[in-house]
Amino acid sequence: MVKKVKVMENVLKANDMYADQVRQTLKKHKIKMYNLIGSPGAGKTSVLESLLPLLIKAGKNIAVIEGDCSTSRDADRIAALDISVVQINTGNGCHLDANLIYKSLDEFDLESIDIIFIENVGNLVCPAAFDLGEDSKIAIISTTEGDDKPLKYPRIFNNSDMVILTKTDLIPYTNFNITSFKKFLSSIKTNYNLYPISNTSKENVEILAKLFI
Ligand SMILES: Nc1nc2c(ncn2[C@@H]2O[C@H](COP(=O)(O)OP(=O)(O)OP(=O)(O)O)[C@@H](O)[C@H]2O)c(=O)[nH]1
Ligand SMILES: [Mg+2]
Repeated sequence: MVKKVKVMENVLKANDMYADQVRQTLKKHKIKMYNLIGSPGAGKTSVLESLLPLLIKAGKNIAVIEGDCSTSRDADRIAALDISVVQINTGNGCHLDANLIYKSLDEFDLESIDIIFIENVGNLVCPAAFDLGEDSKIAIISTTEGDDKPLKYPRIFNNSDMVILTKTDLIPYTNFNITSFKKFLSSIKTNYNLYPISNTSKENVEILAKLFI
């Protein structure tokens, strides 16, 4: 006889327990945490490189948790900005979980931090399902990925409090239609918050930074 094991249910239950512990720790130290989720190459690290210098200039103390299958390339980019950063390599894992985040918090001087940004593993699907104890999930999508992504990957757009659309400077060279994108987005979530930016020209980066200050 085959016993049915509710693997996914148990995994998510264990995850939620750690997510609650992360939340309690963040609350105790009055830290905000944002979980950036997007496809490989969408511009997650570039968004951090655009925003963080402005937030630091405004007096915010920042830390970053970098999720990646292998390498510390993104952590190196953040460390180059003189920001505390922890790299998590997931190997074949396609997302971060709350246990990993909870352990990473030990690496920071939490008393001195205002905001922690998590860059999740490049993936538009799996990270959307995991509560990391964050204040908000932020979806990052680039114009070169196509304007139909909200229809094809609804969960991440539904679960995110903010959508950052990167690579607006490349719109003239693609068939990305921002009117269609907004229409698809509103069919998934009526009260979406969309911020189109360019990490190259820095268009709208200051407006976006003000939301975290
Ligand atoms: N033209 C243009 N290029 C951008 C923009 N944002 C990022 N890029 C480029 O897109 C590529 C990927 O950017 P990353 O920031 O490394 O993307 P990522 O989402 O962190 O990638 P992974 O960590 O591998 O998932 C790099 O070559 C960036 O320079 C943008 O707004 N405009
Ligand atoms: Mg990256």
